[in-house]
Amino acid sequence: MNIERAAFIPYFYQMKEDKLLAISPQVLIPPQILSAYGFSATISITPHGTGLINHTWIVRNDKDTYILQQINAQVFAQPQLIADNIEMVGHYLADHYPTAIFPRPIKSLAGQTLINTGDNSYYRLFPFIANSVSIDVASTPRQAFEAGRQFGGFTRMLADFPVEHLHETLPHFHDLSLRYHSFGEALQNGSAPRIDKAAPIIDYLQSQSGIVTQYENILTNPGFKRRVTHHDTKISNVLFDKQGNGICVIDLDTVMPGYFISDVGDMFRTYLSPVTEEEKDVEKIQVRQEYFEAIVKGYMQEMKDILTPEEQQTFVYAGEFMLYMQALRFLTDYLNNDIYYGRQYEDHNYVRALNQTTLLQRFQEQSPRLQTIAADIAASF
Ligand code: GN1
Ligand code: MG
Repeated sequence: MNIERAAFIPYFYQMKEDKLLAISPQVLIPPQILSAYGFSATISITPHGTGLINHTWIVRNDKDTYILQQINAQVFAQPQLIADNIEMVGHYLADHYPTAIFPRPIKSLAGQTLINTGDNSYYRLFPFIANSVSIDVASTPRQAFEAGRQFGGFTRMLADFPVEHLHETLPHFHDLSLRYHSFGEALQNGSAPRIDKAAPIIDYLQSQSGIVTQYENILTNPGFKRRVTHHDTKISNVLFDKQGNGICVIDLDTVMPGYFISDVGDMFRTYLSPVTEEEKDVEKIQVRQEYFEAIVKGYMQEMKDILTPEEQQTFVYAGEFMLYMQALRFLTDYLNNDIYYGRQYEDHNYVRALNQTTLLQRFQEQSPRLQTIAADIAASF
């Protein structure tokens, strides 16, 4: 494919009245980005992944394969902080764990790891890890176990890294008190018809505000430590080899100081159900206990000597914490007319909020059993 043409293929589309319309502004790769990395002659560019925030492409030339990403600068106000964090973590791992695989950004011909095209667009290029496979939905407990090991291993390897040196790339990202506050503001100022439509979900989430209180207790409990936390532990952020073993974690944009409940909780949120947050049929939403067990085992295998006794008793709360936060975030965005997550159809964020609220309820129904499973695993190490 000719680069000039490839660079102008619009990437994001939405369905409207059965027609495909390009979302405006179209997401294009400026040719200057491709030349900054010395891409010439023939390359191919394919959209990649399902992330809601950044835009990602696979770029292939006759020699190699790369991942090119545009950072959403509306969300990440200071993309340079991400680049600095990745640099610090990359150096530390190279010094202390030289065999650990860690995809670091490739420098442009001018030596930059992040290119600003001047219009508040930022791009970076990563090597594509050879023979790696990524998946969008966990379909075996083994995949959940491997992911648990990878995210646990990441935090373990960085246990002695000075966590306070990391920048907060998204300040207050997993601050549940703030998310609850924003939800309250949306109830005051959001769309009245949408508030009406969502009344049952709103009532349920308000009735569960004890989850916020528990979070606030964690903040003042010395048994909970701030550690290097990934903050986006969906299964597509783990690379697997062809035999199904985890290779490494990717997408370090939200690596920041945080609590282990963020990483473990987001694994529960995204691997326990056989269907994703996009599923409209709530009957299909389930909590698969064997996946819960696999995540806890994988994570504990790496973190057993690092997690405090208090933390080891908090696995089940981690799931409630993340499910509650994501339900609040989707619902808040729905009430605010879809300004953050965007939408592909009218009630998209309502569907996502209902999905996550349903999964929270199913998780809570099973929590006594899950508590026993987690306690048995902790005792077995
Ligand atoms: C966003 O872009 P993506 O899909 O990796 C969001 C996460 C949410 C997720 C829900 C920076 O992640 O926090 O859990 O959507 N990331 C940001 O799908 O807001
Ligand atoms: Mg992400």
